[in-house]
Amino acid sequence: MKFVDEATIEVQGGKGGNGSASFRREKFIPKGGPDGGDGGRGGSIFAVADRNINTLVDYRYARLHKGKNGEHGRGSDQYGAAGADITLRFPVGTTIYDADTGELLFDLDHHGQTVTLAKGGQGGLGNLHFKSSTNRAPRQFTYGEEGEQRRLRLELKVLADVGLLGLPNAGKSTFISQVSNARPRIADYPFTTLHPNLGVVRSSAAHSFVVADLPGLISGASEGAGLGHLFLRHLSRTRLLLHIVDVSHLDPEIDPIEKACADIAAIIEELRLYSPDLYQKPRWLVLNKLDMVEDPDAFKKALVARLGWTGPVFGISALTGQGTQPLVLQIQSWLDQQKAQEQQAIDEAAPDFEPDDPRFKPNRQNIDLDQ
Ligand SMILES: Nc1nc2c(ncn2[C@@H]2O[C@H](COP(=O)(O)OP(=O)(O)OP(=O)(O)O)[C@@H](O)[C@H]2O)c(=O)[nH]1
Ligand SMILES: [Mg+2]
Repeated sequence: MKFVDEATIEVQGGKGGNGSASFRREKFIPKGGPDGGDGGRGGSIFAVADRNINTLVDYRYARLHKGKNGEHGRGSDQYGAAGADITLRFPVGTTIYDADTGELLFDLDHHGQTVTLAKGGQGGLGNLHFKSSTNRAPRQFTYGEEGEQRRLRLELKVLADVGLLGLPNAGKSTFISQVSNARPRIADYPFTTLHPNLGVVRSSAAHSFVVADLPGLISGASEGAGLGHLFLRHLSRTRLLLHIVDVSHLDPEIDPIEKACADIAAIIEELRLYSPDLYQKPRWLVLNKLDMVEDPDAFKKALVARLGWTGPVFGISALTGQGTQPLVLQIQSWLDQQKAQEQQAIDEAAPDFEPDDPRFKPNRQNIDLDQ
């Protein structure tokens, strides 16, 4: 399932430093010549496509990116230092538009691709440059130029890494609201969610992943009951499924463990009937609404034992947020590991061209020009 992650940022190159109009002043040299150096160039803003980044979430918070100004030139022939450049890292696949004109500027389609978003201003010239035979004491200098400035719209089509699966009312939408930027409707009746929602989960300053919240599944879904089946195919390209289970059954007539086991089995059966691929996909069990359970640890243990579940299992309260952070971190590290393994497989199959690698250099000694 794809959705478009977007951000609007402003980039501004640093201003160039001014040139200096200075004259040499030394003892015993009454009329020193001009010695004002040039101003430094302002810092530019570059973008580089980085395969380790997969969303634009960072750019929703940090909007203004400004290069450092160049230093002014000084006397004694001193040139001002250039302002530091800034390199922004964007996911591979990011398209960059001018936000004001709508013009497509760049399409970052491969790892390492680097483009200039805003140039820093040129430094001004010091009076050194204006000396001539007719003007030995020039007072001219020029000011540094302003850096380029642009508003940019970033767009990235992203695929969900993680899909949420569960019965209606299990708390899927509550979970995605708790951990991501998505704000779907939440209500205490079934089938609140009628279409998929995607949210970006930011697990740390540099890491994020995408979660898809789907309409609830019910028994018979694989044959068309309810809505969930319409969207199950969207899960086919996710890497991980979180099976969210409501464990808060307060009816004293019902054994909550037995009820949870039945609910879990129903969903697993639907998956199996719907598609063997989906059924085989890595799936973690997430017991939700544990804030309503008296002894959550004991409950979790008993349930796992009864189910004979050997996969990963987490206990959370999507409502209070209890337990959601450790789950998010586990997902992130699992995804990172998966991606690293895939990348390694790709790299091994087709190693990057390394121009400095002697294997790629023509060996001139072996070329016989006479033949
Ligand atoms: N006590 C408690 N209530 C929760 C928790 N998570 C969700 N709820 C409540 O459960 C109800 C259903 O939550 P939703 O997030 O809408 O459930 P859903 O799985 O998205 O439901 P559908 O969209 O209908 O499939 C709401 O009233 C939530 O407030 C939780 O951790 N604890
Ligand atoms: Mg929902």
